[in-house]
Amino acid sequence: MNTKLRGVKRAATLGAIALATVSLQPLAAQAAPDPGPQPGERIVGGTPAEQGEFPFMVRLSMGCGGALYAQDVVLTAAHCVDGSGDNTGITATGGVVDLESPDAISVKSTKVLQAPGYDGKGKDWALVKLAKPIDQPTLKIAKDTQYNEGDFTVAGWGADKEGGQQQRHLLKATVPFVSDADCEAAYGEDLTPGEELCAGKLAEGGTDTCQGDSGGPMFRKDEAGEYIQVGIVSWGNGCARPKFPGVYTEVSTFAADIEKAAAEL
Ligand code: 4AZ
Repeated sequence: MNTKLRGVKRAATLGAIALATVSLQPLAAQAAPDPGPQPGERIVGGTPAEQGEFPFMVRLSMGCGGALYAQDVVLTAAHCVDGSGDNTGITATGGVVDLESPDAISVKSTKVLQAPGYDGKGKDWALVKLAKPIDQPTLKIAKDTQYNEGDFTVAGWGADKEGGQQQRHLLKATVPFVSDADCEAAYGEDLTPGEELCAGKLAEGGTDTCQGDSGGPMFRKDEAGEYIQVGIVSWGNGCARPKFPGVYTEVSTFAADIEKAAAEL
């Protein structure tokens, strides 16, 4: 059971990278006019985001999402990167919902910091330092647990259904908090409560993050009415299946580590 689910996670991650590579290239090669978002089944239960709605969202070239922690630092998932050190091999694209827009801002990485002690279970966070700032608003992170409940927003360019294609246009969805107890009922010891938060429509499924959304933020509004990041898209058993919520890195648990690492990056 545990081994099987861990396998599902790794396979899904590799799938995300492969899908990003094969599915975005044809879009770049075809110089067809932008038809805009099409109606029908989206993100796994989501809808298109408006230009400027989530200005902190970035797409990373290995096929993951991320959020601007600072204008030159992207917070993403540890499983999206290979390790820590100098790294000029990642491109971050921001400032747009349409990845093919001429307004897209693309900046290369200079360094990566993968969460210390990351071994594939919990601790799924990493920072990517950019060669220059992306001039967009940043997303603050939750420093305590007070916002780790309620309804959350997720956004990403990942698959719109299990096994589906990566998306050209940013999609968003709302997912409700799922308790550790309910999430453990699905995932048993694969879940690391305290380091991971779960969200999704437990009974009916149908709305979720999916392959290629990994590394992107899960967020909500705080008391000041500003967006605050509470999670990082991490893993799950498939996408939008009833009884199997999405699993997210619990940002508040690592907030002090993230802050310190960003200051030293
Ligand atoms: C992934 O591999 C992935 N349904 C992201 C989110 C979920 C599953 C897989 C959660 O990027």
